[in-house]
This record gives sequence, structure tokens and C-alpha cells, in this order.
Amino acid sequence: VLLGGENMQENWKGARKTIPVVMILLIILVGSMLLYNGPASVRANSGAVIDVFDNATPSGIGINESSGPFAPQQLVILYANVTYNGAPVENKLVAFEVTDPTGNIIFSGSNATDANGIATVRFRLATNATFGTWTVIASVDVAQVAVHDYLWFRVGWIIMITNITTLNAELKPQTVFHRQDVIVFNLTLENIALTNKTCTIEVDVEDAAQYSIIQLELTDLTLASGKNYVLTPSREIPITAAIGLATVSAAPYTASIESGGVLYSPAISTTFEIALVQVPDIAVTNIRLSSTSVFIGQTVQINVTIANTGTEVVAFNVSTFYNNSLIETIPVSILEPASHVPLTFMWNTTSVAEGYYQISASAPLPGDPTPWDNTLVDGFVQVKTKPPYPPLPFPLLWLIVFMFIAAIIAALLAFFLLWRRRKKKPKRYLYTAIM
Ligand SMILES: [Ca+2]
Repeated sequence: VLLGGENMQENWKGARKTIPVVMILLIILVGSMLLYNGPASVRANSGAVIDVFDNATPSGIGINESSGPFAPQQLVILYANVTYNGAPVENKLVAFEVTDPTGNIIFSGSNATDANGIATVRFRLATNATFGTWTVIASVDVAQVAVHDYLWFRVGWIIMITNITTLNAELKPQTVFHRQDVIVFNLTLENIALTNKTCTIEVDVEDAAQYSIIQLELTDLTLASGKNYVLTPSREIPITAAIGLATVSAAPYTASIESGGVLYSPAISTTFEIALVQVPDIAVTNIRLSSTSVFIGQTVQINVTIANTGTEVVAFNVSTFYNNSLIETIPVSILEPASHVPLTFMWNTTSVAEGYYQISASAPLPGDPTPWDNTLVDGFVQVKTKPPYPPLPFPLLWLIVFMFIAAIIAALLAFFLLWRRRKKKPKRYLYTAIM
């Protein structure tokens, strides 16, 4: 029992030592439970608290929150709400500092809190404001306790066309078009806002002569927050478009221009070419023969003219024929549009039989839309058998003719003189008789 009594005494001594420790732990636990009022937003009610936010949507209310984005040249209004145990604190000087993504301090300023405990400063973003995430820090000193809050916002074009390309009707990339072709404008659009946005896209095409040849408007598009969009409006290139380099530009507006829309971001542009339809077209325009009647063995010179009546530089072969037999083929390696080439073919008739032959010239060209004018049929050439004797040379022939005529004249003269003498004889007798 005694032993047991001793043990009981020992246990009591131990309990006496443990009770205050447990009590202290309980007090700490209960006290911390009473002090802890829940998550950050609720806890903000205790002691000195500052919350900085701005005029974007959403505004970034809450401790260390981000707001919606700002575009260059936009006015940024910063608000700092200062409370002590949830109640607004008036006339407290709040310091604001704004740094851009490269760490440069772009704005710093201060203002006192009003009756609602709110201090306000404002600044305008520069035209060339650095795109990216900007940081705001607002700090205040309440009852010798310095408190601060961060706010982040993005600077960039809220709605921006990030890319523009041209496609053909099959939606394949293409940069050379012809008049009356369908052209598709491939636009990539980005909405960096934290809310949905309404937007109108204006597309304009100027030809090489600076005439606006295409205008199109995509009105009241709804763009979800943070999404990229691809738009593919299309039009036919007018037949009146100037040949040359055309420029297409597209820009996002808050609404159509007629209803007072303003630009979300600068226009983006690209160029494409409006080209003439390339037509390979040639024609045989003339055939001229040196002679239409020759003896076998003589040569006929055939002059052929070929004109490029198309819009493409072409190469081709030209062949001449007597009936269906080939005389000669001459290649033409280059012929510019709106020009012609004269060619000379020599037809040696040595091995040609006697007869009449039709002369033609032909210049076939693949893709020629008018193949009927690529062949020209000329008249006939008579090929005669050689005479049995060689023809006399020119002066000798004339000498023979002259001598022949002279002989006839001499003969006539002699005949006349003889005739006259015979007629005069009786007259002379008569005269003599009268005398
Ligand atoms: Ca032709």
C-alpha cells in the first residue's frame, strides 16, 4: 500500500507539472483561433491593410492581384484602399511606384487618402510603352506599421491583328493573282483582354496606282478573352485593277467607322502582285516567195514572218512545206511579246518532180489559244522541167532579135525600092514623049 501511496504521490507531482503547460497550449490554440478570422479577404479587416487596384476590367481588387490590360496612350488610374481593422483610414499618404517589364520606373507619385480611405494617382502610358507585364507597388505607414500591396497589369494592344497573308480560292498561300481571281485574306486576331471584346475589322486593298480596289468590313465580332482567331474573308480582284504590286491592310476597330469606331491597334499590311494573264500566242503573219515558177534545180527563197501576239516570251520551231513535204525547220529561241521575227527558208528544187506545189509555213506552240493562225498557206509554185538547151544569155538574145528585125527592115526597104523603080519607068517614057 505504502509503495502504492508513494507511487500515487509521484503521479500527482507529475500532473502538477504538466497542467500549466497544457493550459498555456490551450490558451495559445484558442487565442489563435479567435485571432484567425479566415482567408486573406477576411483577414484584411485586421490591423493596417492597403489594397491597390486600377481602372481596367477587371480592376485587380484584392491583395497581390492582377488587373486587365492597358494599351499604349491609355490613362491608368491607380487606387489604394487603406483600412485599419476594416475601417477606412483618412489622410494617410500613399506612395505609388510603377515599373515596366524591363525594370525601369515609369511612374512614381503619392496622394493622401480621402474620407473613404482611398488615395488616387493617374498617369498616361506612352505611345512606345514597353509591351509586357507591368508592376505597381503601393505603400503606406499606419501607426508606425508599413504595409504594401502589389498589382500587375499587361501593356499591349487589347485587340491586335498579329498576321496577314493572302491565299487563293483553295486556301493555299499565294502572292501573284490575276484580275477576276478570288483572293482570300488570312487574318490572325488576338484578344489579350481578360474579358470578351467586340470588334470590327476593316480591310482595304490599294492597287499599284493607289486606287482602293477592295474594301470589306467584318462587323461586331465577339472575341473571347485571351483567344486567337483566324478570319478568311474573300473578294474577287476587279477587272479594273492596275497591274503591279497591291497592298492589303487590315485594322481592328471598336465599331464600324461610320458608327464612330476607333482603332484598337495600328493597321497591319502585306503586299501581293496583280499580274497579267500570261498567254503564249504566236501567228504566222506573212509568206513571200522569190518566184512562183521555177525550173527543177532552181532555188525558191521563202520569207516568213512570225509575230508574238501573246503576253509571254516564247520559243518555238518554224517549218515550211511544199504540199505536205518538209522544206526546212528553223528554231526561234526567244521572241518577246508584241514583236515579230522574219525568217528566210531556201527551197532547193533539185529533187522535186515537175508540178504545182502549195507552200505553207507552220509554227506550232503548246497552249496557244489560237492555233489556227499558227499556220499560213500561201499560193502555188510551178516547178517545170528544164529546157533541152540552155537559155541564151541576155545580150546575145537581144542581138539575135535585133539582127532579125534589122533583116526584116532591110528586106522591106529593098522590096520598096524595087517596086518604086518599076513604077517610075513608064512615067519617064511619057515625059520624054511630050518633050
Ligand atoms: Ca496563235
